[in-house]
Amino acid sequence: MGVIAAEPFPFPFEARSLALIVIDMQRDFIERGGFGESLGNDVARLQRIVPTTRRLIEGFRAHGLPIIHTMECHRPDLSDCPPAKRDRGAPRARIGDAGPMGRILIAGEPGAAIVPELAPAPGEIVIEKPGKGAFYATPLQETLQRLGARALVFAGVTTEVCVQTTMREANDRGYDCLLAEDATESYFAEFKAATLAMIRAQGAIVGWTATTSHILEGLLNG
Ligand code: TIU
Repeated sequence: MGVIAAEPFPFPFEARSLALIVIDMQRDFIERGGFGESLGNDVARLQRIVPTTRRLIEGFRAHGLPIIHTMECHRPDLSDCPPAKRDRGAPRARIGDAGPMGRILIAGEPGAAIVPELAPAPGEIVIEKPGKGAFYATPLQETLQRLGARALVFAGVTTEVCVQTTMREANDRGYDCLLAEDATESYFAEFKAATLAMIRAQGAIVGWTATTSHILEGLLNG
C-alpha cells in the first residue's frame, strides 16, 4: 500500500489499481482561437500548467501505470451536441463554427486535438466525451473496470467545469479521487481555489488534492 501526502489527509492507494485521468488538455481550451477564447476567456492562464501536467504524465508512464486522456468534442453533424449547449450565451463562435483551428470542438479538427506536448503515447486510452463529465455517454466506466482501477489521479482543465464534474461522477461510483493542484487550471483563479477547497472539505467529501511533486514521490514509494 502506497500513500501520497495530500489534503485533507494522506491519500492511500494500491499501485496496481491507480490510474491517471488527464481531462481535456486540448488546443481548443489552451490556445488562442479556440472554444475557450470564444467564450471570452484568457487562455494564457491554462498554458502555464502544461509543463507540470507533462511531468505527471511522464511519472505515470515511468511506473507503467494506466493513463486516460479525455477530449471534449462533438461529431461533425453535431448529433451529440444538445442545442441547449450550442445555443447558450453569446460566444464569438459557437461549437461547430469554423475558426482558425478548424471547426470549434469538433472531433478530428486541429483545435480538438490534445496539445502536442501532452499527446497520448501509443497504448494510452483516449476518451471523447460530449459532456463536461467524462462518464456521460462514454465507455469510461467499463474502461476503469477493465483496468482494475480503484483510485484515480486527476489533472487537466478546467478545474471547476470538466475536472470537478468528472471527479464528482467518479466519487459517486466509488473511486478514491485525487486532484493534482498544480496540473489543473481554471480561467478564473477564484473558481480554482474554491474548487480545491470544496473537494477536500468535510473530510474529503469529493476527494483529495496534492501537488505533482508529492504525487510523484508517492508513486516512488508505492
Ligand atoms: N468553459 C470551461 O471552463 N470549460 C469547458 O467548457 N470545458 C472543460 O472544462 N473541459
